[in-house]
Amino acid sequence: KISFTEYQRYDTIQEYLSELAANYPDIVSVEEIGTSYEGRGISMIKIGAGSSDNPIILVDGGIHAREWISPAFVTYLIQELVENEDNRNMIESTNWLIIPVLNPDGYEYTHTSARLWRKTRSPGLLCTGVDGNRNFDFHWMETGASALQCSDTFAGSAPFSESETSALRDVVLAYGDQIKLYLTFHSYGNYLLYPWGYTSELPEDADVLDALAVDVEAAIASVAGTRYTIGSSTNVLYAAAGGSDDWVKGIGGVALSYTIELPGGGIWGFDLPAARILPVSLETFEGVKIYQRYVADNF
Ligand code: 0X9
Ligand code: ZN
Repeated sequence: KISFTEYQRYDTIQEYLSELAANYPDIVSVEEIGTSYEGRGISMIKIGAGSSDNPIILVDGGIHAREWISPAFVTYLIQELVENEDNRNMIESTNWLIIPVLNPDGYEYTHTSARLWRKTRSPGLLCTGVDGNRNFDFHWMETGASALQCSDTFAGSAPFSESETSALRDVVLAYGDQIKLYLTFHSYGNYLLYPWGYTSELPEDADVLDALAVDVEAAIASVAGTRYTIGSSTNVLYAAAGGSDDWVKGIGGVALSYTIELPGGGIWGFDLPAARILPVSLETFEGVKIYQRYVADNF
């Protein structure tokens, strides 16, 4: 059991995953895909109630430490998939790999020391941390990323310098082309973003990416009227290379790759009141249903 009336700490989320693995051994397993700089386990929950050959949907949250609604929603998604019988079809027709907190050190640091921390916690000579979403090895450092250690968008000393980003890379490489959809949850601003983030040029299948996002957006909006902006990262937000979405599509070969910027709140945008976790999760889950149906029907 886990509650969505407060933002939960890393340990609580970890315990919840263990509890699910113990209570639902037929459909759930939990794996450590890596270790953060400070030694925390990076957990991935595998969920599936159908064939092991089913198409896979890969989901992560918490690349950026301060974007608390991201791990909160991703944990809610896990709960709905595992514990809500009504969603059984969503795990019978696709398999899920879900990493609720990809940057656990940063996430804990935002709870204990600095609410607005964004990066990992690996030390540098002058400053701490790398922006995980500038650290992927695809057009790395070409645009919208900083070579300065103290910048919030520091791309790292090299691509995949961080154990956290390497852990995600290794999952994608291990499961290969069985992964059909990648969703990475961030906040804030209500965007459904698809590649590319490194160029204003569109991928050749942009029409497919866009059409699916239009359906997802409509499903989210149908719940309480929340509207999202749809487009390529560069064209509707800003150019920024080295993001997980671009790498997963460009190198990982997962055609359907999206960054979802969940709604913001509070003074800085990142501190959406805890009372909003459930309403946001409810509407966002309706969007994820559309994604799941698309994958189940098309692969
Ligand atoms: O800048 C980012 O990493 C994301 N926005 S955030 O406010 N959550 O930091 C957007 C990433 C979009 N994707 C790429 N630029 N590849
Ligand atoms: Zn982010």
